Amino acid sequence: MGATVHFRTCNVCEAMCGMRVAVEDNRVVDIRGDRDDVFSRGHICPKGPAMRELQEDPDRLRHPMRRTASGFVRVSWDEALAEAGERLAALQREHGPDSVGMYLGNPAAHGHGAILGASLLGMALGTKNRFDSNSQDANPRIYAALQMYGEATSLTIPDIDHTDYFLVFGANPAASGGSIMTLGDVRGRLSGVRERGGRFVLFDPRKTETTGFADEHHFIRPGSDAALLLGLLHVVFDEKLYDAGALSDIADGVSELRAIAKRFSPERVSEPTGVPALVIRRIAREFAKAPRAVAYGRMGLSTSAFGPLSSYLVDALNIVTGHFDRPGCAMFPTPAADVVRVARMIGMGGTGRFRSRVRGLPEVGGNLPATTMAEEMETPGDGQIRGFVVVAGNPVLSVPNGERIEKALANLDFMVAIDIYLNETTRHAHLVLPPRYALERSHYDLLFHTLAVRNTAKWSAPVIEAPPDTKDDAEILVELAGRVLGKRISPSPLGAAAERFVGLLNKLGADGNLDLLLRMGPYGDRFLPFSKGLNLEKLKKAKHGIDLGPLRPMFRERVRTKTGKVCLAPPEILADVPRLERFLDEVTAAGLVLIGRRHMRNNNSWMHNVPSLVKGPDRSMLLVHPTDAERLGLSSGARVRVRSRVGEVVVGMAVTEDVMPGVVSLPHGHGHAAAADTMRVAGSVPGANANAITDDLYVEPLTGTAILNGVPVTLEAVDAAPQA
Ligand SMILES: Nc1nc2c(c(=O)[nH]1)N[C@H]1C(S)=C(S)[C@@H](COP(=O)(O)OP(=O)(O)OC[C@H]3O[C@@H](n4cnc5c(=O)[nH]c(N)nc54)[C@H](O)[C@@H]3O)O[C@H]1N2
Ligand SMILES: Nc1nc2c(c(=O)[nH]1)N[C@H]1C(S)=C(S)[C@@H](COP(=O)(O)OP(=O)(O)OC[C@H]3O[C@@H](n4cnc5c(=O)[nH]c(N)nc54)[C@H](O)[C@@H]3O)O[C@H]1N2
Ligand code: SF4
Ligand SMILES: [Mo]
Repeated sequence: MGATVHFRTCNVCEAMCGMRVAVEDNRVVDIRGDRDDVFSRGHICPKGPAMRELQEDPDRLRHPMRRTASGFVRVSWDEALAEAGERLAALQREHGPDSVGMYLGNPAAHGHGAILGASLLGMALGTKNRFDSNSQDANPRIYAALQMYGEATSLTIPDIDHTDYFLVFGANPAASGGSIMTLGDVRGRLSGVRERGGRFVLFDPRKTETTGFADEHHFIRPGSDAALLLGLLHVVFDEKLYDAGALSDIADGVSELRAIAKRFSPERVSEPTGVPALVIRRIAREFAKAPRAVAYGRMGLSTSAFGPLSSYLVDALNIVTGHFDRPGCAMFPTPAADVVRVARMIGMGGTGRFRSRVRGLPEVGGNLPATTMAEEMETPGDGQIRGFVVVAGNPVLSVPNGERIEKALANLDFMVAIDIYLNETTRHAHLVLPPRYALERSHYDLLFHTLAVRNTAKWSAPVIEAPPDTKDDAEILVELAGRVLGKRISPSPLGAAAERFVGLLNKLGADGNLDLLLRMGPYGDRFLPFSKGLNLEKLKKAKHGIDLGPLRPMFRERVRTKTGKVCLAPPEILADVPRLERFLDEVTAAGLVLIGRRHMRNNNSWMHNVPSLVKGPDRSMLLVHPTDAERLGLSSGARVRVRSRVGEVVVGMAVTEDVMPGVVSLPHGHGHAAAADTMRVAGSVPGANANAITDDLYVEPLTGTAILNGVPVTLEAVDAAPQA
């Protein structure tokens, strides 16, 4: 029998690659890029085809599991869900709603069902102890958007398809697939800038895979981008490389920003950033004068010591130079399912409305920083976390001071994990509820269409028929929410609303909810004549997706401040400038600092159990610059002990000029020794946990976001002899 061909979108990273999936006898036989996909035009990376191996991975969980004294044993869905609901509700009845915490991990954002279901479970639990991966990720960017545009979800995206000048800080889209810049045809779009005669400039403390697409790469000292950006703005203001009249029409606070930038001349910021003053002056002029230009920054800024300040300054540079809300510049997408409105409804749109009990860290978008999770579990008193739900998360490997988190998880009264593996985190759960794998469920990128460089929409059907007696993320989450609500004696007002929602969601399912969002969205048939408007039925017929056109000006819809103008002088963020000045005085004398690293063949903590992805050279090594290696008497192949305030790891190292002097690089997501028996492939290439040495107390002050890039460390040889 011949294979049946299906088309769908890969949901592993943010790039939304269209895939052509061949299926025979309900087994995937081939996955490749879909050349007709309206967004990704055939591009795919090795992780897309690896979904076949993930689907078949014998270590992937297929049934609910309960932890017993003699290991994990299979239980029925009914038993597992009843027990989980009852035990969580019992803790809340006895100790109050905050006694149950919840961590929502990255893969939950990559499925429309998981997003809806997890929001609902969060509401049902009614706890303030909610955490998510954004506190190791985009919170500073979200915070800056809230302060500047009055809306946490108003995130500008580079219109990379039409720009003449692409200025990038701390992002590695060639490896990451692009983030808060859903790229589709990643390589094609990155090459496109230069192919059109444009210029691509990159600032990163490491020469990355993206360097190959750029005209110039400059090392920058970790954490110092805010100073560099102020240096660029200094030149723009000083040389009047902007249209003051046009700027005052759309933005407030120009003079305050100008006054601050005045203090940061290129000559002043050159030494602490490591970027020559002449380079700063030249790039400022080129950028300001380019007709269509856009500055963009990502993880290297967001998870640095000055996440909000540097994220804000990237946008400020775009706005001041007139590269905002115009083609080829920084723009707001117009997604078909506009979750911005939903986000506002579920409280995504605020910050600092409450604080964590022990350390007083602020919430962002309704979630507290995950770095405070362990202490909230360890510290007795009212509101101590005793029960915990982990949804698609592996905080032992992904949150700073993972070893402390691991101990805290092991001491909980009750933990339930919704995950496809028994890994470093989920092995501490009393119950593990595994969802169907991605190929067995429908898919729509609710979030990433709203962050994409082009307006498109695509729905994917399941390509594999799931075995009986399985559930997807949405079903598990909604059922668990229902059980928690049913068992609790006095649900909170929010819980009562959630109860009504549970009913509705259950009735509609994830796709039914999507249909509603599509119909109410900007292209929906609620607003357009029925024959023209979009709904799920029409979307289902477009196998390669629907192209809704290039990004278009959205100022009025996305700028929602009281004055209707962008705020260029947000007081909370600008109050952080004195700390930046102290940092600049001290940074050149500081010792070695650690930065992270992503590789195209991994994805955070969970793709190391796929043989085709882990084969080849060891990608978990520490990179050290030759001058540092020589000073410390270290050489390639040596094993080295890396120490920080919180812990140490022993890793293999490689000497390379690809990292800046004074900087060492270690990727996160490795450290699989503890789960070697349940994730056998990952366990055979364990690597070390970078988050055993990142610091849970080293957080950025405005949002409490983890500082993952720029962590002070020391190195020491373990066995200096190079290994054979
Ligand atoms: N040092 C350092 N730490 C970092 C980072 C860094 O750059 N440096 N990056 C941070 C960032 S940006 C992020 S987003 C976090 C990510 O860290 P986490 O939020 O912990 O997420 P992941 O490691 O991607 O995956 C977590 C879990 O999801 C499970 N999973 C995969 N697919 C599914 C699914 O469909 N359903 C369910 N229920 N589970 C699934 C996997 O088995 C895995 O256990 O890490 C952060 N940690
Ligand atoms: N293959 C793969 N793809 C992924 C992931 C993955 O783990 N693997 N994870 C996904 C997730 S969850 C996310 S959030 C995205 C992240 O997407 P990106 O942000 O594009 O990816 P990173 O590799 O974290 O890029 C950050 C860059 O910042 C640099 N950097 C570190 N410190 C500084 C600094 O102080 N200043 C400057 N200017 N640069 C600095 C680092 O060297 C690195 O090259 O990737 C997603 N895609
Ligand atoms: S780049 Fe991202 S979306 Fe595309 S195939 Fe790779 S993992 Fe999937
Ligand atoms: Mo992330």
